[in-house]
Amino acid sequence: MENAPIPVVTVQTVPYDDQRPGTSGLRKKTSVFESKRNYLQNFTQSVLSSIDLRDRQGCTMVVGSDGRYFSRTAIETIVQMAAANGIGRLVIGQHGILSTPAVSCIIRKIKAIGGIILTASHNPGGPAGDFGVKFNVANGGPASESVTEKIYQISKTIEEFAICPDLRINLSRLGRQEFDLENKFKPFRVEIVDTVEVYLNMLRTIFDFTAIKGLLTGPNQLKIRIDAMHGVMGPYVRRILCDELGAPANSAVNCVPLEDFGGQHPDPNLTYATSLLEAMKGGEYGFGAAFDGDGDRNMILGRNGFFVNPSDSVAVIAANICCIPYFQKTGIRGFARSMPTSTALDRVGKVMKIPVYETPTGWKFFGNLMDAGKCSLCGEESFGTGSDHIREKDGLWAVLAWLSIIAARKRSVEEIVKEHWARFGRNYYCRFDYEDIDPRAAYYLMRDLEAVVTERSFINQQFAVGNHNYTVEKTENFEYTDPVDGIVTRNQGLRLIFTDDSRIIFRLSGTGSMGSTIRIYAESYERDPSKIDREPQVVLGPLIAIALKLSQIHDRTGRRGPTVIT
Ligand code: VG1
Ligand code: CO
Repeated sequence: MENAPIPVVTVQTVPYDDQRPGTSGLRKKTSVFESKRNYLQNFTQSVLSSIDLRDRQGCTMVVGSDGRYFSRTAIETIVQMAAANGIGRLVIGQHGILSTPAVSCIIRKIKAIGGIILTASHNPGGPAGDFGVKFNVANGGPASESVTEKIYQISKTIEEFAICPDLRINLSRLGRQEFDLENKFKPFRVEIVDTVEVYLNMLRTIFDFTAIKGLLTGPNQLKIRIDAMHGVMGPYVRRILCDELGAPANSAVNCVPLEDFGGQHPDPNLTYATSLLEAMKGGEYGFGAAFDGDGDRNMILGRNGFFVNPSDSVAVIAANICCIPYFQKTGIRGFARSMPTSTALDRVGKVMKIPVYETPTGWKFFGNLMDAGKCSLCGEESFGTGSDHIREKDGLWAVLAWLSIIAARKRSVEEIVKEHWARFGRNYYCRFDYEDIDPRAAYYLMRDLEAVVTERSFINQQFAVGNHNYTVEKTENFEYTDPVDGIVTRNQGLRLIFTDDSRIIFRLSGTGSMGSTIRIYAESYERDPSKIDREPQVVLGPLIAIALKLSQIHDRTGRRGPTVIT
């Protein structure tokens, strides 16, 4: 019986009309995936069908999850469907656990055709939380808009899917498992790999582990506190920071991945990573960091809870890039940031004479630049930092980058950031998020706002708030022409640029699981070194007042304030 080939069956299904992937993958309430008939199967089939049959036959794919509720069930289904759809080999993290950066790393290392990551990133998990499916392609990065559009089109007309319902794998046992399938010549292979190893080996080639170990051990050691927020990063933090780099075991907290992240948002910012912030305020630790559910985001804190704004983080890493051995080998080809990310990076690029690209939100656009050899380092305001070592943002990479800089410069986090501001000026920055807004209200708000701010008479208009005066220099609905393939991406956010380089940006999020999310970003630039030590929200108050007034967001949505401020 054991050797009887496993049947491949075709199941009839009815399409859904809401499976358009967002900024990175398809995200919905867990209950949608769990209870709507064949919801995951339809999307998985659409993803697999989007790959050309010739490329799909016998190819290798990587599968991992951030460990959230429903991941195991989803992996079982995906394995059964991959087998039935002619995929030759799946490489899966042990217990189904792989971070988003690790998946990107493995795809590239083994030259897989792509990968599937079960995660809704920083969104809460559990039966009442969110679930999601990210699809990455052969370069290791999120699928491009043309691919996700193809997936969406298939999902709207799908009539059947293929599956091997009797195929069972063992996610705990490292190594190969082979299965004979009915009507297939070659066996289907599954390889369960260590969650950390391949990724760790890559980091060894990027950083000077001896230097970082020197910083974290010995009598003058830098005491660090790293919060994995019960997401996927626990095993990576323990193995890499503690076992390899010598940080004491008690430096790492919340390192057991939990299906519901302990009931918290696994979101590394000052609103949700509060226990880390409190611990840092105690003054005992000189460096703190947290990651999101799938390990691609990071937050960096200094002693006493000194907050490093993510837009500053990428700029500081850029200015100190020579402290990271990888870049000494590869050279620095260019920098990139997403449009809403502050222009702090641009100032560094200018001084270093390195080109800086401004892309729409989402990592896929950076990947294109990197594949063409135009970008070495990039970042987003949303706690994402990374380089061309992979094609995703990489939380632990950012931590090791910071530790490398601290080791080389022998300065504290706060000193490094303040010296940076003194040299380049400071970009004050903040973001307001209004979550779960009625999609129609959000749509009309953006439409009406666009009409107002893009009117010709709006240029040179002045706004006086208190004793501040802002003059509009330029307004637009941001669109991006990819310098590599010439593809134009439109409607990426309304932006108002003032003559003093301040900016206000309005944008609809592409990662929410319910309703619409409007994000308002505000930024202002201060060159005067005597004025770089102020509270961002105070400095940005007048710009925020202008943003609220122009958009009438409170009147139109019935909200009295944002859901989250970062
Ligand atoms: C958000 C962030 C964006 C990030 C994306 C995916 O997208 O703003 O910068 O790339 O999430 O990150 P949006 O469309 O909601 O603004 V992750 O860690 O959630 O995969
Ligand atoms: Co994430």
